[in-house]
This record gives sequence, structure tokens and C-alpha cells, in this order.
Amino acid sequence: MTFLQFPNGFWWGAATSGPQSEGTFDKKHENLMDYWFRTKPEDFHNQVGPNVASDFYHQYENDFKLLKEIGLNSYRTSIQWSRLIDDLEEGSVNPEGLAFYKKIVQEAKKNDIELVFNLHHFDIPIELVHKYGGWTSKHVVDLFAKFAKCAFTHLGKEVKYWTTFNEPIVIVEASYLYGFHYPKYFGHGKEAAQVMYNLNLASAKAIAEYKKLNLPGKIGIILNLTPSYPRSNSKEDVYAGHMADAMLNHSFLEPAVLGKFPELLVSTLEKDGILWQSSAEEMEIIRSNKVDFLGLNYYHPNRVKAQEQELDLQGKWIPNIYFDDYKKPDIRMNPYRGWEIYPRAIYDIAMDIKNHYGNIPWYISENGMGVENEARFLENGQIQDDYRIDFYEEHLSWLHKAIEEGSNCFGYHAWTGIDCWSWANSYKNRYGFISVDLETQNHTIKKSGYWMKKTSSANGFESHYEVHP
Ligand code: BGP
Repeated sequence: MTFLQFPNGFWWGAATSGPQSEGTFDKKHENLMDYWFRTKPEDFHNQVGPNVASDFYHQYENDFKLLKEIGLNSYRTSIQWSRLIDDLEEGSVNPEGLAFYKKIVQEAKKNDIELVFNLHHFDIPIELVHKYGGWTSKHVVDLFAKFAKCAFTHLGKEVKYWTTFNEPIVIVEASYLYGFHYPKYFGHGKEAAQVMYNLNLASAKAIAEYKKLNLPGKIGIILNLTPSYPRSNSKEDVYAGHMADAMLNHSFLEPAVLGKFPELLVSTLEKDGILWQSSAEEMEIIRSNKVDFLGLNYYHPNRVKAQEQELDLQGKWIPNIYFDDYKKPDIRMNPYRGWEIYPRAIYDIAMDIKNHYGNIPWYISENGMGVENEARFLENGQIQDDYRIDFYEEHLSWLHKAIEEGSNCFGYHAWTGIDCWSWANSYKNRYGFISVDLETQNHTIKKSGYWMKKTSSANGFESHYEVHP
């Protein structure tokens, strides 16, 4: 056993989002998830929607007390565009939404918890999808910048950490390429490429608004990285890995940190006739509005091999024409979520950021393990989630190794603090340090919550994991 000490001031925290925790408190504008659930409830596990979620809107005082009790010193949630804004075209404020988010700011402060406010977590107001085609539209990009400005103007003096988007690549994949979020398009390559570009532009425009206001904080973006591990060292497999990284990881990482798009991505989309429409002026906005820091979500690696078959896509386009999933034998899986567990990738990500992205300050903004039917682990009123503690300790051991080797990582946020609603999976898999009883809405600390308390107060933990890169 070795005690792993983390740097002074290290963030021990957790993340959630507005749509997954709050419950619908204002119906002025529906967001994409509200609409999707209202029109197709059968798409959601047990037909549970986001309307109550974990009732953060009513329970935030008690929730912050619980988060404090488990030792968190930082917490990310998101401001919902559909709740903060009154007139979407003008970006004017909705007083009811603002009053709620102000209460969140106060409560975090009262509990000495550093708040990170994110501006978009898959929750575009649905009318912008139906009226303008959502993120395919540059008008929507400008409306997002107005929303961002409104949030910064009203809350930017007190909140020191902001992020523009959570996992923007998921919007591209889920709504336009693989069809698992509304409007569930499959293979809409041209729109997907435009959405990829527009989201990068929207992030840069929001950063520009932030800078104009001369606020005392920092602004970043939250990206989910799924590093590619090719099946072999063959030229074809390695190329498949480069392609997967260019499309799924570097497409947001490079513009955010380096202010430009990866050449491999641009040349491939151009060759395939689906490159986005851009202007020199917009590219300059992207170039001159890079992030101050990164939040990186890590859940699982991407095992790839060369694409050996000709895909019969009938005019559709998906990036998998350049790579294929590799079913690696003997991997560890989280069977509930169907994701591979591979903690070493955290170290690889950290080294990649150090070596190729100027060692920019960053933190793990999500990492976690969703487990189905956790009530079976209930003993004397407490969920005994030892598997979650093991999961965190193993990932943190690799992160610690990377920090020892000079990675500029300043924190670790688990997904999630309090069990929350998930896109389509609803409450199937639970991730929290704190459980939610959906019938009573009682929120109760799990065993892992007490583990977090001990870890954050010691700023480290005794690890029995040997990590050798
Ligand atoms: C991330 C999202 C979160 C959260 C998490 C867990 O991709 O940013 O919002 O949902 O994944 O995944 P899931 O809820 O699909 O199990």
C-alpha cells in the first residue's frame, strides 16, 4: 500500500447537469430532452422523463449540505438555456431562471464549494431545432453567444469557472451520425460536419463574450476523450486509430486549445464532399478565442481496427468508413453500461495533453461507473458500493502517476454527486455518491460518499494499485 498525495488545492468534486438534476421548473421553453420525452416517452427506460429528475430545483439546499458532508470542494452543474433566457432571439433574461441560478451560486458559496457553471449539456431549446435546424444554423450559434453573454453578465462576477459545452462531439454523433438522440438522424454526414464546425464556433464566440466583460475567472470546455487503441501496429490499423482520433477527439480538442482544425479531418471531409461552410472571419474568431483550461471526461477507450469491409451506406456517411470497432478479447467490462473499464487511459490522456497541447491546465471533469439495480447492495440503510470505490481508486492511481510525471491536472470530478437522470437510460444505471429514492425523493449518502470525504480531507488515499506505464 502506498499513500498517494495529490497537489495542494486539488479539486475533489463531482459533476451533474441542469436537465439531469433539476426537474422542469419553468415551461417557457422546452429543451430537446423535454420535447423528446413528451413526444416519445417509450424511448426512455421505464418511461421516466426529466420532469422531476432528482428534484434539485427544490432540494438544492439539502443537496449542497450533503455534497459538503461528503467533502466535495468543487461542483459542476449547467445553466439551462431554456430556463435562463426569456426571449431567445434577444437573449434577454428570464427572472425566474436567474433567481434559481443565483440561489445555486449562494448555496455553493455558503458551503465553500467552488462552482463550475457549464452552458450547454445536450439541451438546446427545441424551437431552435424546429425553426432553424438547431446546430446546423449559424444564427443559432449567434443566439448561443447571446445566452452566454447573459449568463456571464448576471453571474460572472461571483462564479470563477465557466465552460461553454459539455461533450459537443456527442451532439454530432447522437443526433446526426448514429441516431440515438432526437432527431435521431443516421448518416447525415454533411449536417454532422456543419454541426461540428458550428459548435466549435459557438464555443469561441462565447469565449469572446466572456473576455469582453473582463471578468475575474477562467473559461474552458468539457470534452469527452475516448483515446483510440489500434488492434496492431500494422499501417492499416494505426491509420484507423488516427482517423478515429481526428474525427472523435481532435475535432474539438485542437480548435479549443490550438485554435485550428486537424488537417486530417479537414482533408478527409473535403475529399468526401461534406466539408463545412466557413469564413476567414470565423476562423479568426476560433483562432483568437482559445480556452484557459480543459475539463476532460473519461469513461472508456476506443478499440479500433482497419475497416475491412465496404459499408453499404446508400448515400449516407459515417466516419466508420475509415475505422471499425475491434472486439478485443479479455477486456474488463462494466456490463450495465456496456463500456470497457481501462483505467490506464487516464494516464495516456494526461501525457498526450502534456506533450501535444502545451500542458494546458486541465481536470478530470467526469469519470464514473453506472450500476443497475443498486438497491440490492443496501445494508442498514446504506448502499455498499465498494465496486465504485475500487473504480475510483484505480483510475486515480493512474492519474496520480501522470501528475508525478508533470501533468498539469488540477482536479478530479466524479460522475456524479447525486444519482441523476440520464438521456434515454433515465434512472437505470446509478452513478452517485448519494442515492436517490425515486418514490420518496430521499437523498442518502452511499459508502463511496464517505470514501470521498476521507480522500478529500487527506488530499489522497492509500492505494493498493501498482501502476507501471
Ligand atoms: C456523459 C455525459 C453525462 C452522463 C454520463 C454517463 O457522457 O456528459 O451527462 O450522462 O456520460 O452516461 P450515461 O448517463 O449515458 O450512462
